[in-house]
Amino acid sequence: HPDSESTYEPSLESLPTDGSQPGAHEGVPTMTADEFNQGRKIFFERCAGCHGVLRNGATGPALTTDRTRDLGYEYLHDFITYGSPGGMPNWGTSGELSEEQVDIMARYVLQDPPQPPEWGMEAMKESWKVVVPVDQRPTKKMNDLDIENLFSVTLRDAGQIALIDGHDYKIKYVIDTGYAVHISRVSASGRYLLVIGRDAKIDMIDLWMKDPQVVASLKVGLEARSVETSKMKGWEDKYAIAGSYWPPQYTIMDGETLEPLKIVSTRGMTYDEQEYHPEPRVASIVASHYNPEFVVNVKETGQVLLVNYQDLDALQVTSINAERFLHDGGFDATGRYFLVAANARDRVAVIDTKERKLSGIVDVGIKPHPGRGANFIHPELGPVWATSHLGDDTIALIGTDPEKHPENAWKMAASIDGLGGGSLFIKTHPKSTNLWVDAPLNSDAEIYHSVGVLDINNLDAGVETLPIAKWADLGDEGAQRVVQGEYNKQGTEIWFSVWNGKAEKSAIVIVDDKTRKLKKVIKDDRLVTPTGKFNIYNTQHDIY
Ligand code: DHE
Repeated sequence: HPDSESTYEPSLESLPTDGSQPGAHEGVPTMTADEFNQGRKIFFERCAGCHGVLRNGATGPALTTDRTRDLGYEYLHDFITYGSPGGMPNWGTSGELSEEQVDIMARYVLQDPPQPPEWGMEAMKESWKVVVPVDQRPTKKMNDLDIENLFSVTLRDAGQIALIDGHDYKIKYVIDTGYAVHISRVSASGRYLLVIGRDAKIDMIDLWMKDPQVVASLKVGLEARSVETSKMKGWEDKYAIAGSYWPPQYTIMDGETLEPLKIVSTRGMTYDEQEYHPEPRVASIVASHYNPEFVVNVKETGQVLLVNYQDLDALQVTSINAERFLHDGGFDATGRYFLVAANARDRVAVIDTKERKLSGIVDVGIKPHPGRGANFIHPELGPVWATSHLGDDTIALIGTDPEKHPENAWKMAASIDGLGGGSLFIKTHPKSTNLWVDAPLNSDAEIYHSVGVLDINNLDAGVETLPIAKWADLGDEGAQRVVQGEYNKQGTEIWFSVWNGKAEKSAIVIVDDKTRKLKKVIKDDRLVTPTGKFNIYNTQHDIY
């Protein structure tokens, strides 16, 4: 994300190769080799997530040279400087890119995109490390941590996670992980914490050790976002899986050592037009509770793959046509249905993981972005799953009970006002009657400094706005975007990050769920760019 300048230098092999010759095209401004390298580094760090490495577009539009050369340097320069209400950040006016960098990027996207190298078994095996072999690990928990109420907190630009105690709010451990670390997931047993960085490095942390530490690591590609482990009864902790953005592929690994076992490319045809796509990236992945399968969401081709891990030598993959630009999503309250946002298509696809089929495609607001979404029982509509949106200020409620509430099942049963556009995450807890929504990418500081909260039993009463950044009391420095609520195990309090730049102070603000009052602010020099927070119990059991 735009907010923080990283000083971490990705290794050269993790960047696209310098394939194109700067300035080789008539009418296209030239670049020196040094400028071109700066451009590809900035593009990798800031732009590829939305526009794709090959610039074919996804959440953001295509930036292939047929388009960019039509738009021209001036237009591109202004767009990068000022952004757009459709979600393009204002890189120039926010100060996140300097005038010189904006100029470089406007020229960079006029050049042909360089193609990064592949990353197959040989490269993976070279990157693979077992730091503590399985037979040297403890056979029972060796520490007095309340593991289930720990929070794994992404320290994005430090390339670390912090393990914070959900009782005394103390940072117990800070552990080095991948570059621009992204999400944490927990193995079925709750013992292993898997963390993935944008550089596609997975770190597996053993929470049973006296001092939890990384016991194995593997790099599954050059760019990645998702990791998960097998959750089916009888297969607990057996396998892990990670999805890569580049190369577009997924990798199944041994669940205790991360040894790479099977790599499968996702390159192929789009589900609808059935045209070849060179870069179908793997977005969210969840593990089915009904079948020995992973649910793998392929962004650009719009297919949901049910990858059966029973026999890796005769891999069965069921490919379900869903919708293009699949991104993030979560289960309904029963754990049977998986709802995934097709964000650039303004839709949510619903997969029945028991019957192994598509249950529906739901039209929602503009660019849904649920995180894992929020499940609750609406007084009239029955069980619903909610998402907020990047592109508008609404919250969509989708009915999830085809048995007792068939009239609302897999339809947008209601659309209510949220906090504002630019929302990324929505959250509630089975024990709570609050529905929390953030808006960290809103352009109005009043809004991105706050969270909104609604009463599930009286949604018509509207949003109450809580000034989270003000409560953190960090002074005026930095953007202080408030992002991603996560509950403690008991469901009595919710934690929010106040996300600032790398050189600025950030904080975590904890709100009492019942009273909606400030409970605690965690400030610590080690809390560098905290973003996602993953309570071990809630993550292990898909509670949201
Ligand atoms: Fe994420 C989840 C991809 C930017 C914080 N993010 C996801 C998932 C995907 C994804 C595919 C679902 C994983 C899963 O469930 O298996 N994220 C992307 C991007 O492509 C994108 C838009 C751009 C990029 O360049 O990376 C992006 N994400 C961000 C951020 O800037 C955020 C806000 C801050 C950060 O730390 O990077 C961010 N993403 C998160 C979080 C989750 C997530 C906290 C998990 C939410 C959850 O509740 O599980």
